[in-house]
Amino acid sequence: MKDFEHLVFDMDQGVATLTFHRPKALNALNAALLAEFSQALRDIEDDESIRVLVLTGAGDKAFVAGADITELATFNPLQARKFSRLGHQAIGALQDLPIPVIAAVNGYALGGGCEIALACDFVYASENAQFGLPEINLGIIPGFGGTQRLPRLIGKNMAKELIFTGKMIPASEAREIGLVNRVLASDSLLAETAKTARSIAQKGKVSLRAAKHAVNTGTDADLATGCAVEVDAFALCMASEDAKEGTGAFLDKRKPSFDGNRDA
Ligand code: DAK
Repeated sequence: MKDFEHLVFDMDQGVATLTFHRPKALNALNAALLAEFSQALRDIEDDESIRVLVLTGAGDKAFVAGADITELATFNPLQARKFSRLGHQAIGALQDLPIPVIAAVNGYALGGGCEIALACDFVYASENAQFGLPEINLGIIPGFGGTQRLPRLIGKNMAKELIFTGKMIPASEAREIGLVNRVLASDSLLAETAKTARSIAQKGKVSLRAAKHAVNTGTDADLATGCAVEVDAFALCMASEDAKEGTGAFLDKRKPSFDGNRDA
């Protein structure tokens, strides 16, 4: 993993943690951070030892407070295009990462920051976290998939209310509408997220990848197509060492030890 200016990388027991690190600007996304984020995701995908990724923000105030408005305001159309492409590449790569990704939202997750959380597999949040898509207040709309991922997750009308008003909602409300899985005290957010991440890291790479692929592909398709994706993903699992190990361990009455090849 390369050294980054705006990201901190950490690895423990198969769980990688990537921390957005521009604390003076509440970890806002500028072009340099987005480019580093894309690179980091490529490095993580290439590293077979990483089983789960956790994303969080530096400091106790923000996960990511959105696009860097200071930089955004200076963009000419070509720079805006480049920024847009960088963002879409990064968020697409995040959603398609073959390992599970958990967002540990430790404060403001606004605009692009909320959209990053939406592209993760699920979200844990601290009690002081705030979520929102405030782009409407800047005369723009969400540009990193928020108009698409938010309604798919919480429903069309709830999403429209958040997008049209640009209001922020606290973690407790985000939990009620299904944007957040768990709300935790600020000082236990990372430890609890790591606990879940480590438990997932013990599972088989092939089956995790297959499950993520089936859920993500299937929820964007009709039921019959989704079930067809599941059929193939299931067949892929059965060709893996992990399936032999998992079923064998059950029959032998022992704990399975999964270390199968992710690309099997
Ligand atoms: N950008 C730049 N700096 C930011 C920032 C941001 N998004 N958010 C906060 N900061 C900076 C503040 O300017 C301040 O800097 P100094 O004045 O100390 O130098 C410092 O962080 C601390 O912030 P505050 O003093 O404002 O802290 P408060 O606790 O009073 O308020 C806040 C926290 C999060 C409520 C407030 O900072 C805030 O409203 N921030 C802006 C939130 C926001 O509107 N975010 C942008 C959403 S729009 C695109 C695709 C996607 C996007 C754009 C284009 N394309 C496809 C082209 C995405 C757009 C967005 O994300």
